[in-house]
Amino acid sequence: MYFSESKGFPKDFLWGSASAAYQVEGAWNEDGKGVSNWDTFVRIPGKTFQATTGDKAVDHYHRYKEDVALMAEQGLKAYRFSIAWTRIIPDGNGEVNEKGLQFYDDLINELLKYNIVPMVTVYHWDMPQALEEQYHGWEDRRIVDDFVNYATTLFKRYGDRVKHWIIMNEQNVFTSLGWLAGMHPPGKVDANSIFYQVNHHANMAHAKSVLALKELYPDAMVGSSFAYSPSYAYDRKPENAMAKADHDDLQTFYWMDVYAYGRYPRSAIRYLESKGWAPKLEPGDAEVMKKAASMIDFMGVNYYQTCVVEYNPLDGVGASHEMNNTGKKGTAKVQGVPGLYKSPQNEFLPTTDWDWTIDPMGIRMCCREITSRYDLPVVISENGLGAFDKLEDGQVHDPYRIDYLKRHIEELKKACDDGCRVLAYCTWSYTDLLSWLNGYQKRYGFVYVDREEDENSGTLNRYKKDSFYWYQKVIESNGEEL
Ligand code: BGP
Repeated sequence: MYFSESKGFPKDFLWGSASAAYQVEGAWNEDGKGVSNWDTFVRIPGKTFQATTGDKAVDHYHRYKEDVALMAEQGLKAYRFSIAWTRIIPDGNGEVNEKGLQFYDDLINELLKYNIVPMVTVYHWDMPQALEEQYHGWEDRRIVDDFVNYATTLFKRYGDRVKHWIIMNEQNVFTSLGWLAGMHPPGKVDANSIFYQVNHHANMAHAKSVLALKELYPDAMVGSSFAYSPSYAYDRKPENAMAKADHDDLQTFYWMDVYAYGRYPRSAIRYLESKGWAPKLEPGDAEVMKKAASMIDFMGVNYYQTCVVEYNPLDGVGASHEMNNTGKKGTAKVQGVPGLYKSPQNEFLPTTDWDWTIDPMGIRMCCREITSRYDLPVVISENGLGAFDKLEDGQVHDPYRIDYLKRHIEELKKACDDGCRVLAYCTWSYTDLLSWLNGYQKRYGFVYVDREEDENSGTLNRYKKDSFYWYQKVIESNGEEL
């Protein structure tokens, strides 16, 4: 829509920033923490860029006070972080570890001291390795109860102070990379029927956790975060428009419809049945999913890029099981599902060094689609630019990041004008951190952390980048001064 004047962002808008436990905390084996699937996976040769691990990460576990003080100085209104399941219940379903609970108590209290709203992600990919060993983690239905038990432990402990909860982070990503592409734990390739069953277990874990939270705290705000890449049909050829519809049902609505409607898209299920890949539901699952869907308060969106969809013939390109994790631009490959679709690059849009398309308008598209299809409020739980940054004389000049964020916020503002109820915008990320497969050289933060891929490199000292001061003004002016 076009409006001659903007109403701007709502008064109580949450200007935030985000992180995830494995990517920032370090202290991987301290204070009773159990081993996670990621602690194990990164030790397999060839899995991560230059064999980087989160063993030390950016040492947030020991430096959280310094990090929170920087957030306060910047004026941050909300901080989204995840909790490591292995700190709370080290082996996934046994004893609770008081020291782990205490760490997040301290972090939450520190945030509240400065009036920063804690936004907690229950699951950001780091699953107790013990559950992998007991029953192959997400592949087994038993994980649902173990997950809900873990989530409920958090709700009970922190629910008096935490109002915003994100149950799952990017279920579409951790399952696709884990069971189709082999790039995340457990590293399986093209395990299609397991992939859909795993997703069903994760959906049940999400749904039952939503119900458990609302039972304890009816006023809590809850949702899950989806890695949403809106799609454009390659051109006006009808077969490309149909390819887009197939893509959207299988790649987007397959998750968002479950969160918001409590059911799978019908045509996706028909397709999966024809392949023998459809998930098996237990009696009562459909009702639980529906009930949870009626209770969610927002759709969480991690927005980085849009994609293009083109029809892909039966003998067309398949999955490449690779990605550009070196930062050498132009090395990503076109991938597809034969008989359905493939995703070529968009020649109208620039890309990052890691070949991620830069498309600010896409963030508005996310909000518009969610508003029209589900009529739900939106929390932008991640958005940001991974780039090579340079520390020189204690300064980091990152005009490219400022430009990226500015143009996305401008589009987000238009989404608000369009009538979308956007509650929060969290940049990815607050400090620099470990980029799962891409090491430490792919930096996202407002705060530079002095370390490189080598575990013994750098002082871990923090430096405010130019974007730190820029976002400070954005927050101060409630998004008017960009
Ligand atoms: C999202 C994840 C984040 C973060 C971000 C950037 O998919 O939720 O944890 O890592 O993407 O991705 P990357 O680190 O691969 O550049």
